[in-house]
Amino acid sequence: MPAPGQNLRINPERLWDSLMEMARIGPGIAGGNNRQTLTDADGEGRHLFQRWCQAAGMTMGVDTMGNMFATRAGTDADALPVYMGSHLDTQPTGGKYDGVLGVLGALEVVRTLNDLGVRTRHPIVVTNWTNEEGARFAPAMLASGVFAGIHTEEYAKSRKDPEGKVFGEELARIGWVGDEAVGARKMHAMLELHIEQGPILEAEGKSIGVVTHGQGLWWLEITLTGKDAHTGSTPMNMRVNAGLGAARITERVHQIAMSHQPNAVGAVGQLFHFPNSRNVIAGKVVFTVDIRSPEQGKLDAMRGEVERAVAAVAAELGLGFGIEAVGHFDPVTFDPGLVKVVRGAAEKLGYSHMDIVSGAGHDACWINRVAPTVMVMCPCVGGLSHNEAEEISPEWAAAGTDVLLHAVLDVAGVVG
Ligand code: HGY
Ligand code: MN
Ligand code: MN
Repeated sequence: MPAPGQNLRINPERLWDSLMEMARIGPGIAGGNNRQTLTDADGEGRHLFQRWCQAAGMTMGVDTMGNMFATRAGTDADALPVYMGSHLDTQPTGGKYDGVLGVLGALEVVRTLNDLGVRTRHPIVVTNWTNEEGARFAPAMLASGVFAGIHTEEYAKSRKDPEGKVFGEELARIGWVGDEAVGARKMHAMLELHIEQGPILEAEGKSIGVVTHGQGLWWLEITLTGKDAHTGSTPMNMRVNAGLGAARITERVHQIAMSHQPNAVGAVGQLFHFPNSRNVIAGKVVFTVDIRSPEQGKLDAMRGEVERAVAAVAAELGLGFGIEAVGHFDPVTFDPGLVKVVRGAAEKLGYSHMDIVSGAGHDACWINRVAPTVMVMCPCVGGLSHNEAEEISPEWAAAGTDVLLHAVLDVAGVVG
């Protein structure tokens, strides 16, 4: 069968309906989603995804980290499968499309192939990776990291959320511990569709991002220890104020990132004050520094500068301090051959496109270690993500999924 023509497209209404139906599970408070990993809502979303995959004639496998793999058979059972997918878990104030578009777009590709009776030589697998976000259990991309051999399963299952709940116990509680060994599956290729989560594609008027690279990341968890004391009666020169230390370091992180422009970012997203009482000087603060760059040299330099800033501020204020790296991956270069396939698919379909570096981390960043991997991106409104107001257009969702469809067919091989 000749390569499918440019008229082969997914069903945009069905894709959008699936996105909206999934969005009803684990709703946020402002129109987005709070479907955090290993919560009951995550479990409910997994069951819906499983029902949809089975209705599409796929068989579901689950590994011991809860990663889900729905397989559509190919004509050559010995051929390694082509994987596509992303994640269904969200931030606490997440959007409806971060990760979800990649999973349900992949499902839509299979539904379209079923509609048209298109067969492929390689089997096709649609994947939902557990705990991509790292919001509840750090680090991000945890289960794809175990799959790629970055983390041990024991480390991953020992991770605790801010309430002290343990990953392995929560995975068992929602009933999604599978029986497959993590990482046993071998892949011919992995393709991940994702919203850009930045402003570039929309600003440039492009429908498709051909993702050539991904920036690297450090998550440094800082613990500052001072002395709880009365905010009213303690003289200023007698305070050992961990809260003040955290504020100064937060400012230093911003200055360090600004000093490495362009292509460097830094912020503190998560911070816990103890005892967090209005009239008690914080005797302890625990917070995570998130620094990133597509350039290895800048990433490493920023880590060193942040660590020195922490030591200097602690000395200024007489604080104790600890630094623990709770997340890290170096800048990623995706498979050049697959990048060409994605670019060719966008050109064949007539979608405007540009090469882009992913600002966010993705499961594809780890899977790239064990199989040829690439990403396809679509714009998002105002570049906004990790915010309940995250929005994309149905046209952008369809364009990204059409490109995924044609790229997967190119890689999986169409059989008459
Ligand atoms: O943090 C990230 O870049 C991803 O959203 N987990
Ligand atoms: Mn994501
Ligand atoms: Mn995210």
